Amino acid sequence: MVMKEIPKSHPRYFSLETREQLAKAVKKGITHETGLIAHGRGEAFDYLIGEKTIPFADDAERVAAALLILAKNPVISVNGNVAALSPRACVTLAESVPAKLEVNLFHRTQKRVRLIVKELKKNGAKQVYGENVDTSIPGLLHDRGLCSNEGIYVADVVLVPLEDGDRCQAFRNMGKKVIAIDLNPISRTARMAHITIVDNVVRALPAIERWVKGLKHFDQADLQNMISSFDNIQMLRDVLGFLSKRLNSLL
Ligand code: PTJ
Repeated sequence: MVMKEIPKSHPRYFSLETREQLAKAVKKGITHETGLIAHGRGEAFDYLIGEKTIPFADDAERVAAALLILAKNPVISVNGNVAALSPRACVTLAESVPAKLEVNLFHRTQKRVRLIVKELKKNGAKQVYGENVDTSIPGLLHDRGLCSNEGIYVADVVLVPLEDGDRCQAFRNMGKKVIAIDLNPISRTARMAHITIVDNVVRALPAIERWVKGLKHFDQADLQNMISSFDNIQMLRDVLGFLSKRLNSLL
């Protein structure tokens, strides 16, 4: 079936376009079919926050940028939803830090990994880890634990857009710092990460990149101060406060 073009004047244009983008990526084999369900959950939370970057997310994006700049070996983990929505933004953020890119999938097949690596390379990535996994994250039994020794395994900071709580916990157990992008402020991932960005990945990745470029020449001590003074759980409480206030004011 051919989907009619969505008119730009449609009030839900961006949201409908994004759905189309994901549906196409499912057909190509990049995104897993359950990625559509995960997206639906994210979309609902995005609707509730007003479909824009709220100040608490902007602040988390700033602190995430500081952490990435100070990292010795930062890695951006890419799954099927992120590859569908923001392949170019992953590549340009990775270049600006600089950070490595690794494909890591919950529903892992070699074919999907290969397609996503190809998509990232089409968008300018020179090197993408994840095709040849040679080790695994201790304590994670499912395929999401498989990773590259030169990539995620040795990373000190991992940026995980659309993550599951298990892997977040496993990263923490390995002593890594975790930055999560998750529109659901009460997910296990959101509560487990060191820095949670409650924003749509489509807005969050370019926002982190803008902060990276803006903070790059700051003193290390100033960047370290930003990180030390950030309280993730308090920030999530603030997001919930923002949400309930916003919802109360809508009708
Ligand atoms: O590509 P794979 O095989 O690795 O599978 C990826 C999915 C997304 C299917 C898998 O990781 C999954 O099932 O994820 P969850 O556990 O449903 O978690 C997805 C989380 O991301 C939810 O908390 C959503 O609210 C959130 N989310 C969905 N879309 C976005 C989002 N957060 C930010 N931006 C989005 N666009």
